[in-house]
Amino acid sequence: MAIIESPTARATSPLAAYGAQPAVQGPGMAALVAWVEEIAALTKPDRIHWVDGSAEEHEALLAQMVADGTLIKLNDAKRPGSYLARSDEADVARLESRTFICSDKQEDAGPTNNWAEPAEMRATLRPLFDGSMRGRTMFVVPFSMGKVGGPISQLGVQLTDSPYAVASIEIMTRVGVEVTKLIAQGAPWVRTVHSVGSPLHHGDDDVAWPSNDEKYIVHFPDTLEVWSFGSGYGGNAILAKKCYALRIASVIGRDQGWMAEHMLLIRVIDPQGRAYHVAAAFPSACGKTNLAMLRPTIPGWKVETLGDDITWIRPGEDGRLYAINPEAGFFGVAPGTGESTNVTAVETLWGNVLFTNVALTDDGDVWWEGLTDEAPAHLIDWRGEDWTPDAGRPAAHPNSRFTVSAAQAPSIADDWEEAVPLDVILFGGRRATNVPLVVEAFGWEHGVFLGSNISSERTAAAEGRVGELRRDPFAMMPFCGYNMADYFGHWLEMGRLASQLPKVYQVNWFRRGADGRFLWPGFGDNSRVIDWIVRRLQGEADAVETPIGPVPAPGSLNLSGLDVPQQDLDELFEIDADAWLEEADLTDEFYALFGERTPVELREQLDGLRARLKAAKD
Ligand code: OXD
Ligand code: MN
Repeated sequence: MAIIESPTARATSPLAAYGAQPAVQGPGMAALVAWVEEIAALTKPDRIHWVDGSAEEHEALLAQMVADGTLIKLNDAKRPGSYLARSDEADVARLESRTFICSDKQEDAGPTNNWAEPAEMRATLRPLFDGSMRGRTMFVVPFSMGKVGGPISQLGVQLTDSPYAVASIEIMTRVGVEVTKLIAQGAPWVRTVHSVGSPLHHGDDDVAWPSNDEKYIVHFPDTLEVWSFGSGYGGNAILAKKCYALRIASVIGRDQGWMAEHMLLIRVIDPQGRAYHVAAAFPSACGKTNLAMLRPTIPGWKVETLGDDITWIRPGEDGRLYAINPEAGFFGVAPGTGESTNVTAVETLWGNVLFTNVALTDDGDVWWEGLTDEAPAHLIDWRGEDWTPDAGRPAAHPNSRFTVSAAQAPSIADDWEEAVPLDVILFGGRRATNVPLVVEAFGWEHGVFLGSNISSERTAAAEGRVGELRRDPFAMMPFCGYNMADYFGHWLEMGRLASQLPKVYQVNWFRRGADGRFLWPGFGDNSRVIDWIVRRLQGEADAVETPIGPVPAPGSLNLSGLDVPQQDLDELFEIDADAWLEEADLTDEFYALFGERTPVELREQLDGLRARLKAAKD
């Protein structure tokens, strides 16, 4: 198999002018070429295209997908440079049940990951990948997480037969020859292989969204590899994101003394112009993008976006923890993103967007539930069918997405690609009961305890029954590439590696009253919680101690201009010792899952919590 495209492919494909193996020399190049050849020999694509990351190539790729029926070009007057993809109905979300961590030893994957013996898994995958790219082009996509050559950045290469994945990776990461050059010079890189698992035999017609009923998303943490088969969707196909930047990177971070976290990253600027950096872990669909693009309702405050989903954190020479957003784009959930909830996101989406599974308007634009208060009178829904507001079903899939460059956000910080020192870490979940609006950790170990206890109601981003409460420690349950108890231990260890640690807070925007109403308005008013936290850092806001941690002293939260009745505030901060003791029993059960591997510090934290709750009852 030649690495350079065949002359016939050159003549027929608009991509043909690009894609020859880059003329890059260096000691690392041979290993890359050998691996590309090995995977090509297995998957047997008709063509191989080395992605150079140029704008011309990206345009040609999009044009080819429009010609092939994979993408619909949106009306340039309404949504310039933008496209709509409709996935197969059976390929609409990340698949946790098909996600595997194949560490050499089962206990290194731990009880919360699916594990398979690596050799057995390779034996399962080999026949699936054998010939899986027949009739298709295999793209070689070199990418950097973090700016190319940056001190916290890491490299990878994805081989894929999905042009949609290539276009998405080009938005979500930094792709191109500059990365290949670093690899050629010998920089380490992670191997990721992706096939939609839908070979084309001679004369077969292709479908708009090729995929396979059989799906595998497999990680080999000991050899730092990802193999994904059968799905073209989101995190199953953009392997740089959840697979690499979280699962594989969490393993690299464990071994090298840094952290890969499922966190947004923002800069908060107070009325005096002082800047603070906040990283926040929230389970999927808890309003992360909204917080990443927060428009404060209190005067004088400003929030700048650095990242909306993933944060890598490393101790700096000065003993502080430094953070970057390793991604270059947002892969955001569209429904619920609207003028009234996140106008910054709506403005970010003015053009150059790859939409997936949203509805198409009659004038060639897009719509989803929540974009506007009123739905258009007629749409083509995400399945490609006519839709009217009385259809009785959503027009956009609940997990429909936009993929857009982060640089397009009006709120993006000028220096968003640089590392920033962390001042605050927030842990949040979607909790109707028990958890107050904000609680301060007593210290780092208590903060790690709070993070290990995040829980949330299940959402559409993953399969399963919507509404069910699930534990999501550090919002990493689906994304930790190793034993979760060892990961808790790594957090504790990081506390020992840094000398000036960020302060940790637990927040909950979603507490409901006895009547089922949300007690807190959320959105821009969440800035009031951040204002209190920043004033705590400065020693300017009072707190009262409770068994679960310090909470705002009466009057210390800035509520001016906000109409929340005192009774709602009381409920928002109510701590029911009995309910918390029951929750402590659930934590015990959860920690028991990991047996002896649960760090003793966390058990001590749990004992301390129980003792304080019991004392409060006496
Ligand atoms: C996501 C998720 O898609 O967390 O970002 O599920
Ligand atoms: Mn996420």
